[in-house]
Amino acid sequence: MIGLKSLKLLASLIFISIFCVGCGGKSTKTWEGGIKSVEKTSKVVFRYNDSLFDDRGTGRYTYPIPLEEKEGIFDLKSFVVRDLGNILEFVVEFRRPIDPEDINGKSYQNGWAYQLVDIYIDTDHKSVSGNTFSLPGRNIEFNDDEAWDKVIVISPDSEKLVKNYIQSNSDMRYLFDARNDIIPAHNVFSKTYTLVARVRKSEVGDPQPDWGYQICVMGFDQDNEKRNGLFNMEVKSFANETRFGGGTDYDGSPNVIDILSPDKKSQYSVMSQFRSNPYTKENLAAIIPMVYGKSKQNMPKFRQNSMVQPNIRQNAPIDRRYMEPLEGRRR
Ligand SMILES: [Ca+2]
Ligand SMILES: [Ca+2]
Repeated sequence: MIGLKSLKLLASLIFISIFCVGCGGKSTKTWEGGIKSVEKTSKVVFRYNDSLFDDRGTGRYTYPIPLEEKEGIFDLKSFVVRDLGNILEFVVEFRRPIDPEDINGKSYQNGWAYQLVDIYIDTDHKSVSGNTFSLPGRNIEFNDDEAWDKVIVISPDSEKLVKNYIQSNSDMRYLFDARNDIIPAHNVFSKTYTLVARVRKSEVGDPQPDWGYQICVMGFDQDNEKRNGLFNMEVKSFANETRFGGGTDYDGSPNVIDILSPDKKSQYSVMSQFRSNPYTKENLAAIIPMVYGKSKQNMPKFRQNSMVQPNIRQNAPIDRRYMEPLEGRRR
């Protein structure tokens, strides 16, 4: 009897082993492009995997001192746009888990502490259509033919604060004129590694395969409501408790830690293209390329031709937009 029992047990074990191996094999196949994965991603309208370990902005940025041990929390890993019918879902994934509260135990309305994210979308890819400036404090710009038509702001705190900022700074004409293009996301939440924002299609439009996207990952600073500051942490020469280091002490260096980029070098090249000096109006902001998708599952090609890479093309003429003062290019 005992022998038979053992035999049955052995048979069950063998069966379980085979079954599990079978499962493993199946899921691998699915991952490689089986029907299941197509079904799973059929609603994905855009996906881009960012390079890792490039949460250094221009390449020189360092984390605020208290966050040094949380290296990776600002490192964008992937960005996905999903079509959920009447809703568009934006999923921003990071290399390190999202902190629900800051190191002092402070928490915010939406359930995370450190990341502030802008999602710029070019919906028509036409020249002289849309906005080439960024939201205040980002210190970046966009190409004329890649001007954004909508920007979604994902903040740990209430979206109303962003709306209030725009309203109380209505004397900044460029911002006022773009107020309907700025969407502070209301329906946002965090998962272990991701921030998710859901926005009504009526606010953004029906996603098209040729839409372009760019992400700005920043540190969140609840107290930064300056004229050139919309809740972003600043980057200065030296990091301190609430600032990143590796930038400049005048306005001008991008206050952005990571963007969508095919590799570190491309990102560092474009983000280093700025001029920062005491007289703000002579500053030049770095021009950041959009990333365009063409079809559902294809990886979009990065627009290398819109990027200036001084390290490679030492003698190439500088793009004229780097030679003109910031104010003149706003519209
Ligand atoms: Ca990254
Ligand atoms: Ca990047």
